[in-house]
Amino acid sequence: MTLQVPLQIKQLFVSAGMVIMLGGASMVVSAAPKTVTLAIPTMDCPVCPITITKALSQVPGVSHADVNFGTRQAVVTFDDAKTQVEALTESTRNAGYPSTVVGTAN
Ligand SMILES: [Cu+2]
Repeated sequence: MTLQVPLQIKQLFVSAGMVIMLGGASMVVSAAPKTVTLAIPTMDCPVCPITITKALSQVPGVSHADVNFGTRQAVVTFDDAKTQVEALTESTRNAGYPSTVVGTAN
């Protein structure tokens, strides 16, 4: 005996799959931005933050980078669907300033 799946039920599965895919896509779109604080101890003059801000801003997904020479820390806001913390520390390292993660918010 062959089990015949009615065409209507097949179509139901197809449209259910579409809904799940669309639901997943909208979750990515509405993802909240993440904020990470990086320690950058090798900053040694007031020009360093400018270089580091530029490097961090060029990472795709970074919306804001606030580099503070006084605290030798960078607070970076980014979209975690587009980039990861590793890409941020890599960008400061490539600019000549190795950094480590101090903490993350949200
Ligand atoms: Cu400097």
